[in-house]
Amino acid sequence: MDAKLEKIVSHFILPGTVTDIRPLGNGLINDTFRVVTDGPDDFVLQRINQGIFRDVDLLQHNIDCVTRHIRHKLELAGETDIDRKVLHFLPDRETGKSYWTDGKEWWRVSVFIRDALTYEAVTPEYAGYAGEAFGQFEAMLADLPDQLGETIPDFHNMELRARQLREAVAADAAGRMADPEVRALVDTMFAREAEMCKADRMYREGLLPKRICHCDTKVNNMLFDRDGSILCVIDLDTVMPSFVFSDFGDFLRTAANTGAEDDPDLDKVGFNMDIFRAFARGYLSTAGAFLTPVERENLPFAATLFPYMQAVRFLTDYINEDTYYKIKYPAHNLVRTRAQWKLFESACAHLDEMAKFLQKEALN
Ligand code: GN1
Ligand code: MG
Repeated sequence: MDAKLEKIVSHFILPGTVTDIRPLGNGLINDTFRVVTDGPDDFVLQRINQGIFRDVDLLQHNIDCVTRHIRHKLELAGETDIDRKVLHFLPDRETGKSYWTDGKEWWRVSVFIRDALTYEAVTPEYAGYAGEAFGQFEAMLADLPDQLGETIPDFHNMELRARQLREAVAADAAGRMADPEVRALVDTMFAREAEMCKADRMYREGLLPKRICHCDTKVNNMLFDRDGSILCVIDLDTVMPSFVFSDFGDFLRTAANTGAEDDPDLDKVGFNMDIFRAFARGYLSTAGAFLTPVERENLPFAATLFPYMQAVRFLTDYINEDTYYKIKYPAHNLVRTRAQWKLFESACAHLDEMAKFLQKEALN
């Protein structure tokens, strides 16, 4: 067992004796471990990436508010098994805060939810459950008093992401702009920029609200119970005010992709309409009551925005020489960019079909 990790765990009030600490999950930002104990519960130990989340106090404040609020809602609703339906963070034994730091690294510990499953890909049936769960998550947080800050300011602001790409191109830190493929990708992305920044414009014009959203609705950020129902949504670092497009679009970016996020085989990558239909139906069953007409009309746009934004973000990181996302090999961010761009084009080709489906659903 890693002695350093064991020492970090000892700062938290944790029942039982630790018998093992091992890597967990596939996150691209934080480092995550499972802490195995001889007691009834295991735990999740996570190092918060402070290079990305600059204000950990605000971050943990958001998470404390959100988990408390959801727990309260579940209690009011008479839910059973609440400990498997909302995350529970342990206090640092000295400060009582939900994280521990030595001023150089920031760590937190939550209870590992038993008998939960995660997936990198789902069937339409499970996508429907996920849609319901994210709509419900947003509905539960709708009356959270305005206490949450933006943990990464302008996180899903497309104008900002395009500006960051422009800056990366200008700096060309690694000389990667010399590659004609990279240059061509940059040009193709900028050709679509104005159209893809429409949410930010609508927000400025007062046509689009911000709501508390999850903002990282990758399919692997949900815990499923054995019967396929959703236990809870995890990875709460980015829960903050955003457009509902964030949750709708980012789920489909991962779940409706027929290939992997970083698939080197572009023939495998495409937008799966069966997943779209099931997810959209589930989402509207819980979110339909609060969505405005502008939000609803633009859900197909959201399904294209997120592969686009992710392609821009991966390419920016590639040009910046991979300072943001964890990579497994040198061209990883370029391979990810190609796959997200292919997905974007495929989603665009289905825009009309998506709109027709939503119109029909509205009549039912
Ligand atoms: C990151 O932490 P993780 O791997 O769930 C990223 C998301 C990206 C995603 C791409 C804070 O999510 O925004 O969509 O990678 N999170 C942050 O896979 O940047
Ligand atoms: Mg994650």
